[in-house]
Amino acid sequence: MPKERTFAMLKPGVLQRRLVGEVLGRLENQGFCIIAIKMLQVSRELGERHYGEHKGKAFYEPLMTYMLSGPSIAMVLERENAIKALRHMAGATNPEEAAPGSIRGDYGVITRRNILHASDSPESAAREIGIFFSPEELYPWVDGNEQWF
Ligand code: 3AN
Repeated sequence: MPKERTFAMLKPGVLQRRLVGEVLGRLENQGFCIIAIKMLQVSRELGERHYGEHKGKAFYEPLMTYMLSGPSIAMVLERENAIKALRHMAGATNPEEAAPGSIRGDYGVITRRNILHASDSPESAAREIGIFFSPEELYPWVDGNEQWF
């Protein structure tokens, strides 16, 4: 299967709760190559571009407030079947419904602060990667260990 790219973002609570290493470790253990990563303070403008489809919903303003409350960690991850695999690892949007063993199931408590964002389709992945990264910020590398996964 060809390699695919997805966009992931660790929400502000992950830094607050000292969970960065654990979440990144899980992604690495599942064979994702981190080909871009940056820590950033999401601005209102960036937050709106990213979550604009939810504008008008009851949770939109509280979600924005949360996303602007501290720095996040944005990533581009590469792997076979990356988009589906990451959504599967992330688990359901509502942590109460996310399976044990999924990232949201294990670390999430409430839906708004559900640990991470993961692109839901190839179109979203391309759009979100373009919002957060310029092409020069991507470092695709050859995965010499891929036979181990
Ligand atoms: P997902 O992140 O699983 O693709 P979306 O795109 O429906 O889910 O929602 C985007 C983000 O909005 C979620 N990650 C979550 O933080 C927040 N959110 C979604 N639904 C709710 C809700 N009912 N109450 C509070 N926050 C929500």
